[in-house]
Amino acid sequence: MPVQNSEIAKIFYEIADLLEIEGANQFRVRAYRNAARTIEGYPVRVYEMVESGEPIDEISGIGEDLAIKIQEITNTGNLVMLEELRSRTPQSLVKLLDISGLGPKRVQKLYHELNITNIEELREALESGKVSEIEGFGPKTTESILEALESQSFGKERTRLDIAEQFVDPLVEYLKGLSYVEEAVVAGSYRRRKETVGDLDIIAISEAGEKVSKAFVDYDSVSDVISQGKTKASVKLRSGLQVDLRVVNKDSYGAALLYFTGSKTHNIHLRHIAVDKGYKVNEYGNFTDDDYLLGETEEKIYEFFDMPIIVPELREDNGEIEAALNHDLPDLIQLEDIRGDMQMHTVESDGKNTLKEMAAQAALLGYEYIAVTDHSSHIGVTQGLDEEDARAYIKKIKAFNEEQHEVHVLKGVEVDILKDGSLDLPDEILGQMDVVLASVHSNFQLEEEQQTNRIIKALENPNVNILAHPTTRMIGSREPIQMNLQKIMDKALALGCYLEINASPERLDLQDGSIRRARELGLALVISTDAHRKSELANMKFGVFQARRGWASRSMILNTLSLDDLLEQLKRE
Ligand code: DGT
Ligand code: CA
Ligand code: CA
Ligand code: ZN
Repeated sequence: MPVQNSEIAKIFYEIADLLEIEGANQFRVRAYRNAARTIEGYPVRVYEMVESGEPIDEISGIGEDLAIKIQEITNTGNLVMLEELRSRTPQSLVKLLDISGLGPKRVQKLYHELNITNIEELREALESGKVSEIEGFGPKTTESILEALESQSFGKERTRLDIAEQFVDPLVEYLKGLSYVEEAVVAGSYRRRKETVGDLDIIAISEAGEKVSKAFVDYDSVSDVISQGKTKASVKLRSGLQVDLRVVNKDSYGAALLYFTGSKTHNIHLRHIAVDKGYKVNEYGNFTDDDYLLGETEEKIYEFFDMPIIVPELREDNGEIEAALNHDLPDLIQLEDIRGDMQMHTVESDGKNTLKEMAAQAALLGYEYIAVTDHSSHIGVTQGLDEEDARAYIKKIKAFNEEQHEVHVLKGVEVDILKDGSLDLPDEILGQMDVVLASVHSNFQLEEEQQTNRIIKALENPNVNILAHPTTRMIGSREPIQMNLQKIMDKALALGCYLEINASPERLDLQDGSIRRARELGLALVISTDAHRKSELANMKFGVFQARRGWASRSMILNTLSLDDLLEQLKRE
C-alpha cells in the first residue's frame, strides 16, 4: 500500500507535538507542523513524486532534511526518528495537549513529576490533589484543567458552519439584548469560518459576569448546563452543539477575542514573539511583568507586534504571521466583490424555482449576471436536459434576455463527465452555451490515474469552461475522489479553463489548501452557489469564506469581473 499524504502529515504532526513536549526549539517544532499541513493539503501524492524522482524539497516549506525524512516514510512506512521520540516521551501525552489550559510545558511536568501519560491518569491525579502539589499548578490552574476535562468531550462530532450559524444569531442577539451586556460576539473556529466547528465560543463584555452567566444558562434552547461560573459558563443546546461563554471587561476584550478566536497555533506563535520581546500576552491583555499594557482591541494588540490586523480566516499559523510582519498580507476577496453567480439549477432540471425567479432574486443581491446551469440528462436521479430540452432552453434564455432585465442570464449547462471522459451532450449544443460546467457525478471509485485522465479528457473538450465541485467531496459524508489535482490544475491553466469553488456549505469544494495552490499557480477560479432554490443564492458567502481561507484575492476570482470581461476570459482558443 503506497503511503498517503495524510499518513506523512500525521507523522509530522506527532513529531511536532512530541518535540514541543520535550521543550524543543519553536522553529523546529513549527517546521514540522507546517510541513505536515503543506503535505496534508498537497494536490499530488508525495510518494509518486518520490517514485518518479521529482525533487520534493521544491515543495514550499520542505527543506532537504524533511525531504529525506519523507523519503524514509514513503520507502518504509515508518520514521526512525519518531520511534526514538516515542521511546523517550509516550505518544499518549499528545492527547493531553488538546485540553485547554495544558500547554507542552505543563504536560511535560505532569509526565516527569507524576508519570501521568493519559487523560484518565490526569483526572485521578487532579481529584486526589496530587497535581496541585506540583510547582506551577496552583488552585486556579488545576480547577480550570478539571473544568476543561468535564466540558470538552474528546473526539465529539463537528457541526457544519451553516448549521452552527442558525444557532448563533439568535443567541448573540439574546445576549446583546441584556441591559448589562455591552457586546457579544462569537470567536473560535466559527469566526475563522472553518468548514465545521467543534463548539461555539462566545465573548461578552460586561461588568456583571455572574448575571450574564446566569442568563446564558437560562437561554431557551439550552438543554444541559456543563458549568456555570462568575465569568464563564458552558452549555449544550438542544441540537447537541456546545457553547462556551467568557465574560470579560472592556480592557481585556481585544485580548480575549484574539485568544478565543485562535487558532491555538496562531496564539502560540504570537506568544513566542511576545516572549522574545520580553512581554507576556494572554487572554487578559499584554503585560510587562505584571503590569497591564493594553488589550482593548485586536488592532492594538497586532499593532503592538508591528503587524496590521490579521483577519480571522487567516489565523492558522500558516504563514500569515510572517506575512503580517512583512506587511505583505494578501488582499482577500470580499462578498461585495462578487458580481454574479456561476452555477444554479432551475425547474428545467432538479431546481425548485424558475429562471425568472432566480434572476429576480439575483437582482436583489445586486448581481449583474447569473449563469443558469441546469443538468444534462445522464444523472438518473434528476430530471436533466436532453438534446431537445437543451435547444428549447437556450431559446428561453435568449428570449428572457431580450426582455431587458436587470440581471443578464448566461446560457449555461452542467454537463456530466461520463466514465470515459466524454460529455453527456453533443458538442454542437455545448457550443451554443455561454458557459459550460463539467462535473463528475458518477464513477467516484475509479483509481487515481483513470479518474484524473477522465477529467482531463473532459477539460480538453474546447466547449468546457469550468470543472465544477472538483473533488466531489461532501462534508462529513463523502470523501474526495482519488485524483491528481495538481495535474488537473496545470492542465486547466494550459487550456484556458477554470476550477470552481462550490459554495454550497455541504460541499465547499475546493478546499482551502487547494485554493492556495491555485493562487500559487496563477490559476483563476469561480465561486458559485450551485443553488437549487432561490434562497440558496445567499450561500455565496460560504464560498467567499472558503476562498479567503485559501488566501484568494479578488483578482483570481472570475465572477468579480464585469460581464464583458468575464465573457472575454471564458473564451477558449
Ligand atoms: P473547534 O471548536 O474545535 O472547532 O476549534 P476552536 O479553534 O474553536 O477551538 P476551541 O473551541 O477548543 O478553543 C477556542 C480557542 O481558544 C482556540 O481557537 C484557541 C484558544 N485556545 C484554546 N485552548 C488553548 C490553549 O491551550 N492554548 C492557547 N494558546 N490557546 C487556546
Ligand atoms: Ca470552538
Ligand atoms: Ca470551546
Ligand atoms: Zn453537480
